[in-house]
Amino acid sequence: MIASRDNSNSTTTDATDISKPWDKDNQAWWDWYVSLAENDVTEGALITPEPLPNVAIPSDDEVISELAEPYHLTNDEINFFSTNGFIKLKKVFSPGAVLKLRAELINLLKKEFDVDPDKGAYNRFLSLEMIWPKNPLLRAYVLSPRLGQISANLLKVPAVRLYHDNVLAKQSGCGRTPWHFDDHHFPLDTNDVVTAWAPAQPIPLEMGPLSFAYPLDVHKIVNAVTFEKTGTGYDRGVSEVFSRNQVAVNETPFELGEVSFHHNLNFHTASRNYTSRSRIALANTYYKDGARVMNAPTMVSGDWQKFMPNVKPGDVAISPLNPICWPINDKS
Ligand SMILES: O=C(O)CCC(=O)C(=O)O
Repeated sequence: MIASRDNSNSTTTDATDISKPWDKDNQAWWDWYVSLAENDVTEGALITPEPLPNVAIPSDDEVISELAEPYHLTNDEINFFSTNGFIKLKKVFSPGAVLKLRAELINLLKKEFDVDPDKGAYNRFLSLEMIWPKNPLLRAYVLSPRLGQISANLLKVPAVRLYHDNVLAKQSGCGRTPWHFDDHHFPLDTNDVVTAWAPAQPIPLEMGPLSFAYPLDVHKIVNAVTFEKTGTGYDRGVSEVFSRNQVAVNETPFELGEVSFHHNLNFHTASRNYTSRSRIALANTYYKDGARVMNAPTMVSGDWQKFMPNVKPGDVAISPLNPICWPINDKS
């Protein structure tokens, strides 16, 4: 998320030194991370969103077969992703598969945090990761051949591995996600990395949909903005550079079943959740098979060793927790 991985374009001070590894858990990482976003002082009353549709919920086996089916991508869509570093695709999941996912994610969040993410305004950004190894239903969504195939096709690579799953619940009233790109979140020595961000309900504008600056190379114009470990200076700095340069931002609602895919150099953000419903998403990150872990991961890479046990800096990024998700017949 920083313009240069080691902030080496500026004199490093305690406020900008990110060289030490992250020493807390993933939830602490997100609590820290959203504290870096600039927010309006006035929060206002919460808006009640449309009720969720009443649709038939598929069985586990039906979800597995649905998500094993390929998704047809046009050349225009692949070219759009290459140019802009993101794409939003409709009907990646059926309405029933999305609502089944939501019910499962709410159960998992309730168990972990002892709160109903849909009751009350808790203003917190909750996160759970590495759920798939112990949850067969989540495995169907995370290791889904469909998401793997779309990711490989968008990156134009023959095979992709899973980096990690991430359940993200932006509770009612929770503020903005700061401007960032994911390059530093993932300590991978490649730019062939994509995150499939799959909402678990429709996301109207007032719920704070993930929003993307484009084209892809706008990351270059914020190179000079130095990341700061505390305060909102980096978020504000990126925002000011984008406004000054009239950078285009796609901030549009997500319909049920729509999934966005963003490249690790794409700058993105999300507004406050002004609704009374948690904005829940499953974000799975995939990377090109054969990529290595970079030599010096930073604190912004968070708890990465949990996602790649026993893989060391400089190693090829392969562990039993990083299976190939596409092509499906490659079990290595
Ligand atoms: O859900 C959000 O607001 C942020 C998610 C994000 O930045 C990501 O998945 O890369």
